[in-house]
Amino acid sequence: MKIGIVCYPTFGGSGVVATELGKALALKGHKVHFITYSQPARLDIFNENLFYHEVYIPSYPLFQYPPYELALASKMVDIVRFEKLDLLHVHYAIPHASAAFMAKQILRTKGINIPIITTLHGTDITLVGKDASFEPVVTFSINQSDGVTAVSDSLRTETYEYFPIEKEIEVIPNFINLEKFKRQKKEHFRMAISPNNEKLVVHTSNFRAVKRLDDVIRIFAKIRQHVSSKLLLVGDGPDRPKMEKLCRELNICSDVRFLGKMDAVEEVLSIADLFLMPSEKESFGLAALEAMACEVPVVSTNAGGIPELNIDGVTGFTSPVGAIDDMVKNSLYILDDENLPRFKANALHQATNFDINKIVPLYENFYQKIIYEQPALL
Ligand code: GMT
Repeated sequence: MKIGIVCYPTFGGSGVVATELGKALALKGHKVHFITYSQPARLDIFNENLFYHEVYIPSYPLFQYPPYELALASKMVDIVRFEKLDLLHVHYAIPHASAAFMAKQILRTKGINIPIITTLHGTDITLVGKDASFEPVVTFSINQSDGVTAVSDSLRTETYEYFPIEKEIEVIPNFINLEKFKRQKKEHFRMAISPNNEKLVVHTSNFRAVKRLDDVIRIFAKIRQHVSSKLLLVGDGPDRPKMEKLCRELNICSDVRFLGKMDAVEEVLSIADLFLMPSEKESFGLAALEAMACEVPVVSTNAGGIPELNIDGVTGFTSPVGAIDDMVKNSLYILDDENLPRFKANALHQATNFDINKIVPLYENFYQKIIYEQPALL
């Protein structure tokens, strides 16, 4: 198949999923064309089946807000026609689904009926999408997509709750490359970070309010009162300055490291004992899956789709949003040397249920179905 993938090229979960999916499809022989405003962060391999098309937005003094959606739709039209694509798969509804709708209408006038699949990732529904500023367009463009997928049962349910959606939404969960996210032997690294064999607690995210970074830090500050430990924070975002300030106020700076954005997050996860995800909302929790694949148990909230991944009492624990003391209690239980090996093994076992080799065929089958169902243009 010749597939166009539209996504955010940044470190965010939806961009990671889209890029890893495209890479996996290319390895299986499909021609995959990425259409984004810059090179996706994880598009880091050379493969004859992978192509990247940059969306360029000309600037003009009148444009206080550059019309990205129009430039994107135009690029989709161009690439579908020139590369003779079979399908466009857009990740994250805003603004990709509406840009795809526009491209589809333009292509119709040229005698091409391109099927559009929209994958909903989370905040495009639960946070930004349901805002009145976007809701009518999000509803319309989801309903106009030929196929719609969501990354968890919870997100599917929430989409039907928030929007008058008539389309059937297929759940295709996120996935993990178990070869890449395999716990590596990094003893020298661990020795450098925890010279006195302190336990290592890790959190990775885009440091936005929805991730509740302050809960991460407050949970760690309490863990540290009971167990000698260090906190490694991977990622960056708007909340970082506030979090650095909070560490100073709590006088824990010597045990907290802000590592910034990292390509090889699996190297940090390979030395970790516990992963914290106290998110307010989380449609799936890809960062937790990455941790679990590296044999790291997870203490999280029970928000959104997290319980579909982090099985309470088995791969870690889930607590209500903001229940800091409960998450501290659960963390201490896992970090006990009596319990840690069991949780680590369970986390890895659960990660294998989301093996990329099991999930990518679900997308391929869905693509076939949607292409097959496309009516011919009269
Ligand atoms: O976590 C974010 O805010 C980034 C966001 C994205 O789209 O880049 O992540 C969402 O999509 C990920 C991939 O499907 C999911 O694993 C995350 O749970 C989801 N984030 C939220 O729902 C908050």
